[in-house]
Amino acid sequence: MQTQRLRIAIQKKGRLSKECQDLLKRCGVKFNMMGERLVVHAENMPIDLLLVRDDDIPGLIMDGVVDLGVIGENELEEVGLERAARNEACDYITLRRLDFGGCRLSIAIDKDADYNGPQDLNGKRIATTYPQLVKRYMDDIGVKFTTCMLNGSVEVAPRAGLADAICDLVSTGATLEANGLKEAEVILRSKAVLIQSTETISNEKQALIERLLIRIQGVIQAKE
Ligand code: PRT
Ligand code: ZN
Repeated sequence: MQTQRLRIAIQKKGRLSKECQDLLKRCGVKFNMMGERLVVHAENMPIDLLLVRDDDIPGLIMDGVVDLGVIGENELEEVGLERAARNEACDYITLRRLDFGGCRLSIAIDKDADYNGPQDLNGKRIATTYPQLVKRYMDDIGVKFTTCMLNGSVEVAPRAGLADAICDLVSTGATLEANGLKEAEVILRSKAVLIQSTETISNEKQALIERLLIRIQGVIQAKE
């Protein structure tokens, strides 16, 4: 369903939402986040913001439901691999890597365990929210493993006896430390990215995207 207004999907509530809203505001997009609305209309530009769970953003882009999205590369790549495995559309265009949402996806093990390299993960059960990314990494290095899919509390899985290791997002490392774990391998370094759907759009919309990109460039440079 095409509309005249540019649709941008952003995370409603979470680690990316504030910085994402700040970026749009610094780009001159005026909007008022009020209540529990799913769609917020910009006041001074033909832009609608769609406020959703971050998990939904890659699919909304790949299905061409929205024009632009801001999403962590970790989530984007996981969903892309999942959809590719199901033969669903998984194309998108990366317009720009952004300067927030930085983290790494790492395999972590008991802090007291001996670790001499990825071979030591052979035959281990790895708890994760990112089974596709773990599989891609382990297949690449040729190490056999099994997974335990958890959508939360991944870091307690080893202590709870559910898994031998975990693969989860890390930023400061405090969560790993608090759970008696240590980082063994970094499998992805991630940041938030601005992505576009590959659907054909009007020249007006494409021109608006170009203008936004120039402003984003300016905003990020001004911060550096
Ligand atoms: O509700 P919704 O589904 O939209 O949000 P969510 O809970 O799935 O995601 P959210 O808001 O937690 O994270 C959104 C995105 O922020 C992630 O997909 C990453 O791209 C990025 N990001 C950056 C992080 C972190 N840093 C991060 N540290 N996401 C999660 N964490 C968690 C991590 O899972 C672990 O529990 O923070 C903990 C580790 O942090 P440290 O500092 O203790 O190492
Ligand atoms: Zn999520």
